[in-house]
Amino acid sequence: MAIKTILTEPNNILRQVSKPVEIVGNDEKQLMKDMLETMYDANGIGLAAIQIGVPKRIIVMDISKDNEEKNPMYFVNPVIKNKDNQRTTYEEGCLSVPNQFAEIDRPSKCEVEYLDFNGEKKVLKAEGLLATCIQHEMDHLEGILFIDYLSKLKKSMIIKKLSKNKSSRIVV
Ligand code: GNR
Ligand code: NI
Repeated sequence: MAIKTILTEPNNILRQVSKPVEIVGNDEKQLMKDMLETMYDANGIGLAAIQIGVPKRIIVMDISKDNEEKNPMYFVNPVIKNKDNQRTTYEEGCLSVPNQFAEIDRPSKCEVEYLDFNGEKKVLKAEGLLATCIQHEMDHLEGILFIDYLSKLKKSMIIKKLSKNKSSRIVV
């Protein structure tokens, strides 16, 4: 296993649309393990492959609490089948948008069809943080970041801040 570098905004790679996986083979399994290790190391609850520069439709998540047993989840080629009409606001952050947080409104519940770590087809009904996180990760597969939902002004302020931090190599 290996900890990979997480790409941060502004970076055009994060805007790529990820490609479907044809077979969940050894490369994909190794990638999922590396993603999980990278995510745990960064104290995140989810990670999409594109965040470490790999444009494949693969997501890992673990929303278990610190005092709970780990519960890694793997999603390959996830598709949202059903979205709730009801919406929930959650304060989101993103490992690719370090130290920035904003309230984002999304469908409260969703149903996701995907392949698991072993390439088996699964369906998951998600609500609460799980639903929010899956939708956040699935946005990454389309090259979308949570800051895209903010006003132009808020978004540009965040990008400006991140660019400054990058060029001076200071991580605030
Ligand atoms: O670690 C993360 N926390 C989080 C909090 C609220 C909503 C979404 C997330 S996902 C984020 C990790 C990440 O950037 N995944 O792409
Ligand atoms: Ni993210």
